Amino acid sequence: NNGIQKPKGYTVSYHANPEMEQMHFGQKHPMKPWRLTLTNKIVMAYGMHEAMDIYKPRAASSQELKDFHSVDYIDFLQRVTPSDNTWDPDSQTYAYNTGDDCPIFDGLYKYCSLYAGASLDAARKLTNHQSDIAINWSGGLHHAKKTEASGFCYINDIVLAILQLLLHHPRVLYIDIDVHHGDGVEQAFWSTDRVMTLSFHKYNRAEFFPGTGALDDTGPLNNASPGAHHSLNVPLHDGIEDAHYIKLFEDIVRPCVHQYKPTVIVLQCGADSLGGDRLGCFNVNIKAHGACVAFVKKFDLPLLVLGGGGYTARNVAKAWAYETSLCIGAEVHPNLPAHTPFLEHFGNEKTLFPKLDLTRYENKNSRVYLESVVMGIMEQLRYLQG
Ligand code: VJV
Ligand code: CA
Ligand code: ZN
Repeated sequence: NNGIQKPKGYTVSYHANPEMEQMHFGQKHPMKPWRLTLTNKIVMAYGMHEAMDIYKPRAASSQELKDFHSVDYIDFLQRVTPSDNTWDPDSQTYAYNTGDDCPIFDGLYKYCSLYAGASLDAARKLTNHQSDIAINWSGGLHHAKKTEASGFCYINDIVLAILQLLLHHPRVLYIDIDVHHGDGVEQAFWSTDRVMTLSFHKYNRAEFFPGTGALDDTGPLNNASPGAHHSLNVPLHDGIEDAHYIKLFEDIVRPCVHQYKPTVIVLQCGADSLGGDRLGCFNVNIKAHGACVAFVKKFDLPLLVLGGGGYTARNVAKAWAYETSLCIGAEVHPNLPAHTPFLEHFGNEKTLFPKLDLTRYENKNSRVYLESVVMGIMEQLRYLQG
């Protein structure tokens, strides 16, 4: 099995239900559940499954989904069919924000309940101590709101998983390295000090989705609210590169962990922050993206690892397979195993660390700007624990 061994002293669980990988958002839609098949094939080709507990989780029940979402919204998702897609502004599809970004496709409800079920299963493995690091690459859909779909996300599996963790943990740190702002998770826990949310993202209020996540959006302005200073945002410009991204991540995450003292960490690993992503605009390579995962792992806290965005599928699969190897602490050969299914799909770049296209976005993040962002975060952290 390529000599990949179970990690010593801790357990990693991998939660994947192949049933959802066949789903289609529709022709030309950037979200491709098929990237999960590609990820799993690489993980298996390396033999990483030998080093983890593999679970095929059941779908979440509608009752479980209603722990965060409104009853009427879940009933709607359960009931709609593609023929209900309409431009009528009085229709429910309009009310619940389904449309171009969040189309109604065949099997939509099944798809939603499977990725949510996987995140809940992963969170439960952490809370009952059967696992120390639990991975669900199909989850991480951070834009979904209580009563509406948003940005390719219908059910907020992250919020559901955090609610599960909160039954056993006093403080949850949520970290989001998707190129988009983790607005749905931030909003859900805006008023509480039991969850600290920290999102790194491209920020441009008028031009980049979802337009929220400014440096000074840190929680309720009323200092008497427990949530004050517990939502942290790291707004970035186009083109940030490896060394700066890693340093920024470490310089911010380290003091967050030391000041907030979480008892569990949830890491959303959206791979649209990679260079060459179809929707993203950063210049981060797979090794640097993975360095964030490795850094968080070093705190030795129970860790829930989730997927998220990622629209250049071959790169997404490599990043998530590499990050799986980091979670199990296995050294893997950079060349994809010769027996990897779909190997032809990777063209000339049959390695985990391809040369990404970093020519599309010039780096607009000056050193001075990045330093000011770190200062802004430090200022918020000074408010914690009096
Ligand atoms: O920018 C937007 C919203 C619009 C209205 C809808 N049109 C289609 C696009 C502009 C203002 N939406 C973003 C949503 C990004 C969601 C990211 C999700 C995640 O990675 O954070 C977590 C999973 C957006 N950017 C690009 C597109 N939508 C887009 C949607 C399409 C498309 C091409 C681009 C939908 C269908 C088709 N092409 C065929
Ligand atoms: Ca983010
Ligand atoms: Zn994204």
